Amino acid sequence: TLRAVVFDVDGTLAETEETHRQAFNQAFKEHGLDWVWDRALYRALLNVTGGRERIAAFAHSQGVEVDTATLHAHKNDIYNNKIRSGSVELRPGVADLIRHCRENGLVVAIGTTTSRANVYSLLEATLGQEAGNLFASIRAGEDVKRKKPDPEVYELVLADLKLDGPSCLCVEDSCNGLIAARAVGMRTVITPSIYTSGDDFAGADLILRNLGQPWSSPEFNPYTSLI
Ligand code: XBP
Ligand code: MG
Repeated sequence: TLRAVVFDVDGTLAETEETHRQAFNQAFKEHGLDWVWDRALYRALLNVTGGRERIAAFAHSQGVEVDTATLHAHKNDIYNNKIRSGSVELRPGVADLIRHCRENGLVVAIGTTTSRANVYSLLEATLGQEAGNLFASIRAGEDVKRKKPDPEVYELVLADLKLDGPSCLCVEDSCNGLIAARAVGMRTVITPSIYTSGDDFAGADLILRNLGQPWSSPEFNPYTSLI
């Protein structure tokens, strides 16, 4: 039986990747770099998960040496200011699903490669000051040695929840996330985001445009199709 729903953050809870992209570009500019990550390039760069790793990979591809840690910290300051200003909303159905889970005795949790501060600023800006308390486990980029597609972050979430993979449903938006979730045996719902639409989600249990449709439609409910 299903005991928990585990959410990815970027692209799944909200279309935050566009805000990350803008924050990266602003940080590059403020550090005197002439790098501009347009949308097509950013889609490709998302194959490298983790903002610091993404900067490092790009710098390497350009043959340029940069202070990756400083650049990334600055990017996250810009990002968090944007999020705290209320510029991003949750994707359709996300808030309803979290509420539905909690009302029905299902635990909710988060497993993400993004930085912990980014998770809390998004939760607080969209679900309120105490939103972090809704989740039984929140594991983020700082908690792991290897980011998705490595399953480490989801292994930590399952250990926190004291649950095995098959008793959890994971909501993801990317192939790297899907691989990580499947590696720990979770069932998976994919809601492709603007940066992952059209990707190949082979192995996913269910692919939905977003979480809004099934929850507003009594005849189609992800639980009944997955349990
Ligand atoms: C997607 C990511 C993140 C963000 C940037 O993470 O790859 O790295 O692009 O966040 P998710 P940081 O698992 O939430 O979809 O700069 O904080 O790393
Ligand atoms: Mg994601």
